[in-house]
This record gives sequence, structure tokens and C-alpha cells, in this order.
Amino acid sequence: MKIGIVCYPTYGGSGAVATELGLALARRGHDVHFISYAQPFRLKEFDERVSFHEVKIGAYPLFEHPPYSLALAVMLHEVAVKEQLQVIHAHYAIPHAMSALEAQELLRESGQRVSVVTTLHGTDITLVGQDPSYFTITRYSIEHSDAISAVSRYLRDETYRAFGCGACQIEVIPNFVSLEEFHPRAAGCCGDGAAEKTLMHISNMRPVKRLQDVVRVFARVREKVPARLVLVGDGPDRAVAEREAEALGVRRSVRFLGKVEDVAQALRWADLYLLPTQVESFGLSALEAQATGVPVVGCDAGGLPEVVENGVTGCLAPVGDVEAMAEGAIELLADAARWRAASAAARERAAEFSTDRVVPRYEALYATVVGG
Ligand code: GMT
Repeated sequence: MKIGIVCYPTYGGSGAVATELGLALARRGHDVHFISYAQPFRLKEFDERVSFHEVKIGAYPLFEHPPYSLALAVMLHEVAVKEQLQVIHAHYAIPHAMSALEAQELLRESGQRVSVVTTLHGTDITLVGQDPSYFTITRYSIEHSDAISAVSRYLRDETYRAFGCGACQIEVIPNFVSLEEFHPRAAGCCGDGAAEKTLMHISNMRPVKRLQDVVRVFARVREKVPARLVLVGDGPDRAVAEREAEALGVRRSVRFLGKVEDVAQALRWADLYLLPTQVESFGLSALEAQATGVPVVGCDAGGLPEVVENGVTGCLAPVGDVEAMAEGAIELLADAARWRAASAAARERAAEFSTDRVVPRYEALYATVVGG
């Protein structure tokens, strides 16, 4: 099949999933064209079936906010014509799904048919899409896509609740992980057996991630277990974490790594992964941690309970319940047998979301709309 994938190129789960999907599809014999304003951050390997098309946004002094979604529609149309695309797969509804529908409309005039598949990832539904400035167009793009998927049951149900979309059939296709790339550390490697435990959090550090709670949980854990906190990524709330660490007197035990190229390698240093997000539609980083054999402590909200098995592969507590999360973390870190069991269960759980199991479900979804 000839597939166009449109996604955000920046650090974040939706761009990571879109890129890993495109690479996996290319390995399975499809021709894949990524379309975005910059090269997606996980698109590093060469594959002759993969191309990247950069969207150029024309500048003009009148434009304080250049209309990216229009430039994207034009580029999607151009690539669809040149490469005879059969599917445009939009990751994150805003504005990608609408731009894809515009390209579909432009193509209609020349008699070419391209199917639009949209994958809902998270805040396009839970936050941004419900903002009055985007609500109507988000609903329209969901209702008019040829096929729609959501990364968790939670996100599907939230879409129906918030947008109605009664006639839409939203298919749940969970995120996936490469078990070869994300694997547990070898004995004796990456701090294995060290007296000081490593707690880790990876994100684009937006308010929804509750960076303050990450630091608060860590500070309580550190009262009982020798530990350090490693924060990977960057974003607006990095300063919030810094201030909280200063205020709680743990700043010297917190390392900020910034944006890291090889997340899989970084995760092998972790003994525990923290994800106390307000609402996580899925929690790709939690899945990647579990594939690495790292138990997860986070919030019992959104789609995270579909990934993390409370009491088995980690511990989930109500949003903001720092005490309960810290308690869960201490129980795991202070008891080697318990940690080993959770680590093994985490890896086993991740295997249910392996690339090989999930990617064929996208192929099946494309097949339902191509030629239809
Ligand atoms: O919706 C977002 O916040 C952006 C998006 C991203 O690009 O990071 O994250 C979402 O998509 C990921 C991939 O499907 C999910 O694993 C994340 O849970 C989800 N983030 C939120 O729901 C906060």
C-alpha cells in the first residue's frame, strides 16, 4: 500500500507512535511517506521504502500566524498525486485530520481517491479539542474521516462523551513497543544492584504531567530508600520541577538530562518509572518502561490502567495522591523479591503490546477503507 503519515515531528508520544508505525509498515513492504514541518525525531534510520516531505510555510508580513494547516493540505495533495497515495494517516486530530480532509477534497476534483484515517492520541480529545476555538472542527474531522482509531478504550469513550459522533465507529488500537529495542538491562549493567535506586520520568513537561508530584513522590521515597531522580525531556514545567526540588531540599539528587536521543538506553538505568499525569490517554512511556522491565507508579486515571496492572506491574493511585504513590514506590524498591516479580510482570505485560501484534491491526483498518 502507499501510505502518507502526517504527525508532529517534536518529542512526544503521538510523533513517536506515528514514526514507529511508519517504519514498521515499511519493513512489512508498504511505501511510507512522512509529511510534517520537520523530520520526526524518531526517524533516524534509512529505509528505501520511507521518504520524508517537509512542509514549507510561506511567510508574508500580514501573517502574524502563518496558516500551517493550509500549507500542510497543499503538501498532502501534492504528495498524494505524485506518489499515488491510497491512505493519508493523520496522527493527532488537530490540525492534521482537517488538512487531510482538505487534501482529499482537492483530489476529488481530479478523480483521485485517497482515504483518510485519523488516530486520536490524547489531548486532541481531552484538552485542546474541547477548547471552544477547536471543538467544532475537531468533531467535523472525526465525523468525516474514513476511519478513526483511538489509542485506548478510555480515549474512545471520552471521544463519544465529549463530541457525540454517534455514527462514528472508533476502533481501539493500542500503542505498541519494540521488545527488541526496549529490553531489560543485563545483570550488573546500568546501575543494576546499586545501593541508590533510580526513579525516572520522561515527558515534554507540560502542566498535565504534574511535574510537582513527580518530585514530591521522589522526596518521600528518598526519606526511606536511598534514591535519585532522573528527569528526561524538556518543556514549560521543567522550572516547576526545579523549584519543587529546591523547596523540598532534594535538588542535589535530581538530574535533568534534557532531550535524550536513545530513550531505550536511558530507561535501562531506571528502577522505577513515575507517571503521575492528570489524564494520560495511554502512556507510551509507561509501556516502554514496562518493556524494559521497569515497574510504573502513576495515576489511576485515563488510559493508564489499560497499560499498567495495579499491584502487579506497578502501583496506581488517585490523581494527586502523592502519599499513596510514594508508599507504592517504597514497597517496590525496598523489597527485592517484590521488585523482581513486578519487573518480570511488566515485561510480560508489554509483550501484549508488541509491534508485531499491533501493527497488523492498522493494516486491517486501512484495508477497510481503501478502494471503498
Ligand atoms: O496528547 C498529547 O498530549 C500529545 C501526545 C504526544 O504527542 O505526546 O500524547 C498522547 O499520545 C501518546 C501516544 O498515543 C499517549 O501515549 C499519551 O498518553 C498521550 N498524552 C496524553 O494523553 C497526555
